[in-house]
Amino acid sequence: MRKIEHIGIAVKDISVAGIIYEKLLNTTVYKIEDVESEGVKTAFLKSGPNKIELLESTMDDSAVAKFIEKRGEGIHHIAFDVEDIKAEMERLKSEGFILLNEIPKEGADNKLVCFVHPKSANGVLIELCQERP
Ligand code: CMX
Repeated sequence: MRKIEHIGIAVKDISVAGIIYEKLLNTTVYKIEDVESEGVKTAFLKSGPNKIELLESTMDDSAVAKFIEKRGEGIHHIAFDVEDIKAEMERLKSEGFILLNEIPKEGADNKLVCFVHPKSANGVLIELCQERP
């Protein structure tokens, strides 16, 4: 794990939340991207070296829709940048973490990703991210 790559925040309406976070960070959303496989629309902002991903559900039964229904809007996951996602997945598996996908999948913002179940990380959903070549 090299650094926190981004923090994911579940929101009901990305256009409303985008304006709030633009004001908060004094910057502009630099990318909006649909991730159909995850049933989400994402918006990205940067503040210095830090990155925020806003997530709005586009499907009734998506992970983000379920999260908001159960817990309301808020921090959904912490993503870590990794150099070699397959090696890191193997390492975490051997340490007893529960991986939510067996092979890296394509995520937003040009990344290969893998999620770690929040039950195996003290209630926090963890995402591993490797820059796609
Ligand atoms: N953070 C912390 N806890 C979470 C959570 C989250 N993001 N999402 C769910 N949970 C909790 C639930 O509240 C529940 O807790 P309790 O048992 O105490 O009630 C527990 O995890 C298990 O929940 P569940 O109902 O059994 O399972 P869900 O159907 O809610 O699925 C999860 C949870 C993590 C397995 C699922 O959301 C998942 O596979 N996530 C990975 C993919 C993802 O999140 N995609 C969206 C982001 C995409 C992107 O970043 O581009």
